[in-house]
Amino acid sequence: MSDVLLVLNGPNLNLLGERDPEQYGRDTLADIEGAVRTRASSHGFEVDFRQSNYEGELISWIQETRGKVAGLVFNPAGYSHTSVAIADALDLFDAPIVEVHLSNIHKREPFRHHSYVSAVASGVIAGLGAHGYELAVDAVARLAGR
Ligand code: DHK
Repeated sequence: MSDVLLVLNGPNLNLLGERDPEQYGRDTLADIEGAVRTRASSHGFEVDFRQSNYEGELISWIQETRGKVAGLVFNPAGYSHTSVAIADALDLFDAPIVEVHLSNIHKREPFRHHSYVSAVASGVIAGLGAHGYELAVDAVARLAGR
């Protein structure tokens, strides 16, 4: 069993810290990565932390890591609401998947209420800000039997 926890971040999350702090908080993606690494190490995970603004790159990463990681924490960002292709790739992923949203997507515009990814995720965390990533790490650890 792999010790690697994959953490994927979708478009515009590279701008966390300056992007709409009311919705997304003031932590940068680097801050979140640091918190994830600390939490993950307590479960014995090594972390592979990535961000992309490109749908195809995210899909390639999902395909390439299939069967090679212990689990996935994924904030698909705007692609949550649009990407059948990402959901299809995740459907073939054979490890626990926890979907994370910093904001509570259900309190926001109606177009954010539906996520294609939720149908193929093991679980979903939304609205708890950066802390949601740490909770997602704990959830993957539990689901992976650690
Ligand atoms: C991040 C985004 O970029 C939005 O497009 C989603 C999600 C919500 C978040 O809350 O982390 O609608």
